[in-house]
Amino acid sequence: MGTRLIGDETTLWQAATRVLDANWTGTATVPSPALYPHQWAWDSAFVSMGLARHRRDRAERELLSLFRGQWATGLLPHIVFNTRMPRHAYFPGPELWRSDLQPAAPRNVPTSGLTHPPLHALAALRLHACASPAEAERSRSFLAHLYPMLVAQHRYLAQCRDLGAGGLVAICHPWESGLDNSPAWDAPLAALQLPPVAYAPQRAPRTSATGEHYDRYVRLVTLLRGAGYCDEYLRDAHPFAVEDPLVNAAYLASTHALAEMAEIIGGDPVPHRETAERVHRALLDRLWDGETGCFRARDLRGGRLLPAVTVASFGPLLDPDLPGPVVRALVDLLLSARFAGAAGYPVPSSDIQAPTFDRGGYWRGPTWINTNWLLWYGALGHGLTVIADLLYGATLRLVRQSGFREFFDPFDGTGRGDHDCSWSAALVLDLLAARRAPRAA
Ligand code: 2M8
Repeated sequence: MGTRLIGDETTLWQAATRVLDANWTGTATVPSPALYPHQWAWDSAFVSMGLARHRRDRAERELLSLFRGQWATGLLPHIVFNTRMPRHAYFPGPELWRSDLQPAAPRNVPTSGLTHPPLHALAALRLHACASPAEAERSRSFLAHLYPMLVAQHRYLAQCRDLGAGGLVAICHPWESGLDNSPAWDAPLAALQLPPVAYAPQRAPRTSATGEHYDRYVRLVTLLRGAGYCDEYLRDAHPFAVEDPLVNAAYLASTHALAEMAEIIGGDPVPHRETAERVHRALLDRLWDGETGCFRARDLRGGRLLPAVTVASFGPLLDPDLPGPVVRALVDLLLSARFAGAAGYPVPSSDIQAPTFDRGGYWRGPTWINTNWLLWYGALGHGLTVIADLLYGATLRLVRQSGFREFFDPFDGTGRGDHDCSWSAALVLDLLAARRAPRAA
């Protein structure tokens, strides 16, 4: 597809649907055709919200396909592999994870052994919110079908990932954050002991994540795999355990969504509300740094808040009960020179003034559509319509200028990474549709 999408919103809409149609495999959507030929968990949450505006049937199938990979423990894996793909289509493939050797993993569906930001209940509820009156009954049945799987996903997070015993979910690998090479992970990764071998020879460094970064990523996986992905190992011995503000904000937003879903399908919302209250408090108690006025990730092994300030620091805007002064501090930071780099472009992935900032470096500086969508959604929830409008306009400007790229230069909007990225297309559909029908905004 050509890069410039000049024209009215119909042109943009049609271009976005073409990307989603092309990336549809028949059962799910690949994040992008060249680099990511399998199904990724948070990608599918974003994609299903866009498909809900275009092909509702596919939105449901997208989520069902992902949950085929769910483990008996409730773990929703961050990758569900497509077995029709050649073995070397993506590194690391199923042979690194060996989910086939895990009794809790599904038979005949190879998966990773990590999870991803849990946005799935939020996505399922949004799917329901944009059903037409004629679709409402079918949509309710779909919610009822998915609900126990979502509850199992959240039960796993509460029971097996509250490694700090403070009410939050800990990630055990940078990939679980979705912001793979974020500077937030530099310190905990540097503390990792590496045996003197290269682990990731097949992975060409296509981004600024260096070979050594990948060696550390793969080392963490081999440690997990060696321990049979077991909960006790995660709790007591695994060297990477971090409470991330964006992951926990997603967890909180989805917990609220579970409460609403329970009401819709005649279940009990109270346990979800109680969990939401605990997560809300824990976010403030454990990750809010009042001195610098922002949220930071907590390194459970190092026993401290990590210094990096990234787009994940704004994740708690997804908390509808965030106190006013905290919201205002986040807005000040968002509009400051640290995150508002170039007028008219959306928020970069990392603090522009930090020494680690790298405008072309994947999750170390570039702008991504999905994180901006989360900020837009959070801003709307707090009635910050001016901020939401800024993010809306800036996101559309980016894709009009450069197409549905994986990520973008934060200063001039140049497209980077893969082309025809599914979540970039899907979330543009959601933005356009929400503007037309504010009921589902
Ligand atoms: C990127 O992550 C994968 C590993 O999971 C990779 O680098 O190969 C990240 O951008 C992640 O957020 C995303 O879900 C995935 C697929 O789009 O790619």
